[in-house]
Amino acid sequence: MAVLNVLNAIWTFFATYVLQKAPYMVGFLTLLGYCLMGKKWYDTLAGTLKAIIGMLILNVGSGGLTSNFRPILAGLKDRFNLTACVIDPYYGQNAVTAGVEEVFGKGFSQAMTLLLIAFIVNILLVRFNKITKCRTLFTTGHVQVQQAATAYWLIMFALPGLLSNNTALMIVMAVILGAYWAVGSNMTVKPMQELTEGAGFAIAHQQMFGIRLAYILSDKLFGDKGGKRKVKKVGDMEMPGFFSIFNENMVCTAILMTAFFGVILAVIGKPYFIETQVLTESTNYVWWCFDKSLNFAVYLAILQLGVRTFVTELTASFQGIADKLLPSSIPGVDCAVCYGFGDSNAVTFGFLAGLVGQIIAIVILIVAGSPTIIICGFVPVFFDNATMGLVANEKGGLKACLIIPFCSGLIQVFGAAFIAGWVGLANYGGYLGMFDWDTVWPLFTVMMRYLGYIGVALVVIILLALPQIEYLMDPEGYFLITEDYDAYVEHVAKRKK
Ligand code: ASC
Repeated sequence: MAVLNVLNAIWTFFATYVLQKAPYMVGFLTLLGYCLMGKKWYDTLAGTLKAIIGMLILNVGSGGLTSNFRPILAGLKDRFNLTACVIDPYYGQNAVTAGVEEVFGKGFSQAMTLLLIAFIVNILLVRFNKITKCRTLFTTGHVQVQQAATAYWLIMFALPGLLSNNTALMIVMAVILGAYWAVGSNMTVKPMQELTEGAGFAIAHQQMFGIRLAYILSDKLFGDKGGKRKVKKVGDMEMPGFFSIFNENMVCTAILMTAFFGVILAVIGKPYFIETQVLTESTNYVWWCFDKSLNFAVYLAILQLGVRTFVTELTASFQGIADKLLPSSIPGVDCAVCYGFGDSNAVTFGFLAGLVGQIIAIVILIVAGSPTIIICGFVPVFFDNATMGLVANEKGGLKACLIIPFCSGLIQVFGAAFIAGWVGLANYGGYLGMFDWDTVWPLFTVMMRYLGYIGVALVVIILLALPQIEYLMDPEGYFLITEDYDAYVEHVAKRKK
């Protein structure tokens, strides 16, 4: 009994402080990887600390962006007296916590059990990747919490018959969510390895289908057609005279943000911020707007520093895990990690194009009298569209970097309005609202709601088939891309001939 208690205490500690906290999860994996590689203890210590600190720095950057700019977008909601659903992962999580007992008679803590089982499903799918073809382990704990909460709600809504059978409910949920984690992050392997020239990570976040879609569409619609067309990337634009200052990432971000947030802040107006005690009467509003906008560039720079600090440690040590425990695998990490690669201005362009798309879509909802009104959340507008913009720019250049996130902005709002209204989360004020959760998850929910168990089976079959299809398209290169990127590049060059 005593042994069990100790084990339980260790597990609870691990689940609370490591598994759900990305920096420590990344640190744990780095430690494990280096130990498996038999590195000297002091190298292992240094590497682990760098991984944790780098990820903590990244969190300062992404947290700063979110906490500084979320109130501005939320201000639009209060200013115009809209009763609406904010699409933001944290509002979404709150909405689930607030409503799940009332609507389904179930507590929130079960969502955490779901997280743990789904994570085990992810590990098993990667462990047996000779069969499953899944190459990526999800390591972003805070995102897993948000997704487990939302999936918990969506699946209970879709399959009310399962509410009385807890075990069956948990199994169905864990298989679907675990498969989504393994398959979704696996789909980002190719876009990320190409973007980073083999840095050795995939994305484990909330727009993984979106990333692959952006990759495919930017190539098909805006790509170089096998060298026949010249693609102008964001970084290739040599701008004349005054415009050349836009080539510098920090300057570009600062100017664009001042213009955009200037408009939004002008619309909201100073009185709102005085009322909400963000400002006092004596603050100079224009200067405050300017300061806020410059801080955007600051947080982006911090974020990129964090990436540089931890990425090499994590990916180098993961080799130990890949050799000994999970063959041919790479870690799936936060989407912000890729902002240290490619054309950094594509991040800003993607975000702004997505914001324009979202605002237009919201106006359409209001004008059309939609029963559910959506309010932009900063996290989906920025992190989804910046990531897709970066990926799109790599294949399709500037045009792709603007058009694809713009369309994504429209889809995010319409998708969220549909699903959050339908399943009742809008009544609790928030929905996860990230790209995959406005597209594939609503689709899964519809399939399961109307087809019952057949729908569940179809969802699982579709998910598990995706890596198989990708594998069949290039059996030789499929594992090579994670095992040895240089050899993979040669392999692709040979195939082209
Ligand atoms: C999310 C979420 C965040 C951000 C962050 C981006 O989905 O919950 O806090 O994106 O992970 O770096």
